[in-house]
Amino acid sequence: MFRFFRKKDRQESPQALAEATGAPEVDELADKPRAEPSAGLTTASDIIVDSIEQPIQQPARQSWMSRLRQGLARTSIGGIFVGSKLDESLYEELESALIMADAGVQASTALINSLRQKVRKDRLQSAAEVRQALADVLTEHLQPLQKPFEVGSVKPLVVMIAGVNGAGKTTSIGKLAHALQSRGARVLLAAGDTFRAAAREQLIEWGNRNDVAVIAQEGGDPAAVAFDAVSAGHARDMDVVMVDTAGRLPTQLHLMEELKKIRRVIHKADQTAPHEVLLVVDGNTGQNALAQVKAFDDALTLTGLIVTKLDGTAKGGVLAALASGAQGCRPVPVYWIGVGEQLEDLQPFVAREFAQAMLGLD
Ligand SMILES: Nc1nc2c(ncn2[C@@H]2O[C@H](COP(=O)(O)OP(=O)(O)OP(=O)(O)O)[C@@H](O)[C@H]2O)c(=O)[nH]1
Ligand SMILES: [Mg+2]
Repeated sequence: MFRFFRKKDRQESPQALAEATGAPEVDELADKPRAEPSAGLTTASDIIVDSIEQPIQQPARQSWMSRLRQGLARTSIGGIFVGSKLDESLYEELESALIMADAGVQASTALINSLRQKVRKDRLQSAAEVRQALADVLTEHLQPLQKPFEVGSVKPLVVMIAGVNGAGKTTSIGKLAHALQSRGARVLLAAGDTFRAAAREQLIEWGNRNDVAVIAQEGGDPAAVAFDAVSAGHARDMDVVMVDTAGRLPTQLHLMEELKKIRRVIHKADQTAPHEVLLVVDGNTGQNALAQVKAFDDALTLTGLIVTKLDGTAKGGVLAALASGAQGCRPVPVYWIGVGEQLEDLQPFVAREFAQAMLGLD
């Protein structure tokens, strides 16, 4: 379920870019009270964008599902069932395939044990039945990662986005802004990647094309940009403020410190923020994704993940490893998954769909 009311008066500010220049230095800003919302604008009660857990329209959905299935077909777990007999070697093959699909030993063993129990209990006979049973077991296993992305309970919802270089942060922000905006939410973006000039341009250009305001600053401190964006989000009565950040490796300790500072400064601009701290993970990263989740979670206390590029060579099993808390990772919810470069290619994570796709089932 998601409920959207109001699509009226979406007046994105064309002067955003002009206003965007010259965000003050953080230290100067740190103790200032945040900007008051302007009078005469809509109030929080005018918009209820409750939660997003449901897919978009049917036709787009079908093509999206088929892309997810094609992407995850590389796990070749589905193929194992073709012409197979239900015997010990089937379980062994399935366990190896799960491990090869990045699910890790711990989750793979647990899944196969649950499958054996289910086969016995339900007296399943055929390979086709076992295939569906594995999809059920996998769905149950992944369920704790499924959580709707809530918008509308606070205003503006401040979302900070982090991740390693090239994971898909900026693209995902664009897609997410598009999804939220098309449902009536007023969205403001912060070009917090002040490290690469091209990154700022990428977000600004995207904002221009889609009529979404972008707060940017030439060079300077990303935390100052974030502060400015959160203040502007309040002043302009925005529903969502999304803060992009530069890519970094968890081993680059000074850059991880910079991220923590951005988080602290966002909190100074709005004592309730950030409301969401999302890590964008490239689905092709395999088991290394777990190390990324752990490191960014330790630094920032993540509230959710976006897993991208599942249309590529990704095998998807890493979500099973994440759900089982492997390598000391907290099972952080997966809000969204990306299966392509188009705007509609970011969709809510639904455990059942993901499990079916991993097993090549409809
Ligand atoms: N196939 C595919 N490509 C994607 C997906 N998400 C992002 N990309 C591509 O990945 C590349 C990097 O995306 P960016 O959004 O620039 O990544 P980033 O994390 O912002 O990169 P940095 O800012 O350099 O750290 C771009 O070519 C995107 O089009 C996806 O779900 N599927
Ligand atoms: Mg980027």
